[in-house]
Amino acid sequence: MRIERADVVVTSPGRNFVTLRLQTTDGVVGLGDGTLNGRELAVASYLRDHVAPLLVGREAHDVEDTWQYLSRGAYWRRGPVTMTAIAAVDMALWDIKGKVAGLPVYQLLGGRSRRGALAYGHASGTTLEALMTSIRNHLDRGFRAIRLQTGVPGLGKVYGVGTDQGVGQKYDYEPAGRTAVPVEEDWDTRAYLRHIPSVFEAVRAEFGPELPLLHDAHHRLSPNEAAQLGRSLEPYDLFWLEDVTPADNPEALRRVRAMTTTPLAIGEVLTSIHDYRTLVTEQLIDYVRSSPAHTGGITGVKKLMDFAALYGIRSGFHQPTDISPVGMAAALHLDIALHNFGIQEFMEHNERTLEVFRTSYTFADGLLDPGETPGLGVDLDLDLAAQLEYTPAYLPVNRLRDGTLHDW
Ligand code: CS2
Ligand code: MG
Repeated sequence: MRIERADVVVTSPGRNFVTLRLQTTDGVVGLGDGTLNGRELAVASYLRDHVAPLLVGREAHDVEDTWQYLSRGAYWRRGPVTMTAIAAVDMALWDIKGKVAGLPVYQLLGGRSRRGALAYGHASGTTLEALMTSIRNHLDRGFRAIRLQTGVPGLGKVYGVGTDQGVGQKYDYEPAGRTAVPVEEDWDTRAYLRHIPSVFEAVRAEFGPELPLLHDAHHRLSPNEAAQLGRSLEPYDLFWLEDVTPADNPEALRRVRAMTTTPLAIGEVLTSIHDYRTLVTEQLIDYVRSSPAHTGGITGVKKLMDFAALYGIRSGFHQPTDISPVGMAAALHLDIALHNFGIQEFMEHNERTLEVFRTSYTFADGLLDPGETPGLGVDLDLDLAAQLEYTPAYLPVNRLRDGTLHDW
């Protein structure tokens, strides 16, 4: 069964998504997510101009060989654009294999290891009161684990904090602005470090000790500041503290790790098993944040998680709304099959997106499930997708009070 067609579909149902659509000589269609937030067209071109011509005529069943061909064989290895493009191809091939076998992809990965994948939702508020409402809304929607982000007194808009919700309102937050240039936000690490422990204290007092709570520092702290934050949050028993320092320097976490027992997660901007060597072998982290969509697909992440398993490190795959439902489905098949699953991020896509991508995954009682549809379980409405044109959109940047551009 050969690959006969390889088409790249760019669509924008509220945000931009890149999808690779492969079709075999038997007429089987496979979908892969190639979305890289704010750099979508770079991956679209990589796929269209450099990968699609190599795929046509290849054996569709040879998932591992195609992965090696595109990563080992390309000379230029790693990096977000390359690894997102490889991810798109890899997911599409697993989708095809599942459809041909008549099995959901998790069955091909070893079958079911759990009843469902524990999901965490994003609660946020510009004030403590708004945050409490957002947490209650998430609990009412069935979430059993919650990430908390809040405004910081004295700072304007803070990344990760959406518009405040009313009672019963659904969290609807798009991190990237649909603007030609990135929006600029302010940052002040000392103000943040002073404020955050009081937020967790209030939330624990209101919701008790059981609820798993998470927090994301978005790569903004020095190792010493991160150690300080980890220690100040120890009394509130976090599930994890995410991305405390810039992820490109794994050695930075040595100091953080030595100073605090708060569990650490990192990796949404890492793209290869090689980026994790120090983090994993020195056990500097508890959770891997990579997503299949940016780390070479199911094949890339399976290798990474098997390596992490040797050191007792578990998964917590990145899944904001800037990864498409195809990428989400790929993560869910891994979540169900991997023994060292930890938790799954779940930001619900908007209705328009779920019209373009029809999914078969479900969310009930705090657990996600990929469903039993053969393959990944996602269909793409090509006609609707074609009507929704790419619109430039960028994540914000942040600057210190004196104007210095700060880390993510
Ligand atoms: C965040 C994301 O989901 C997360 O943990 O860090 O909002 C992230 O900043 C964006 O997905 C970047 O594309
Ligand atoms: Mg994050």
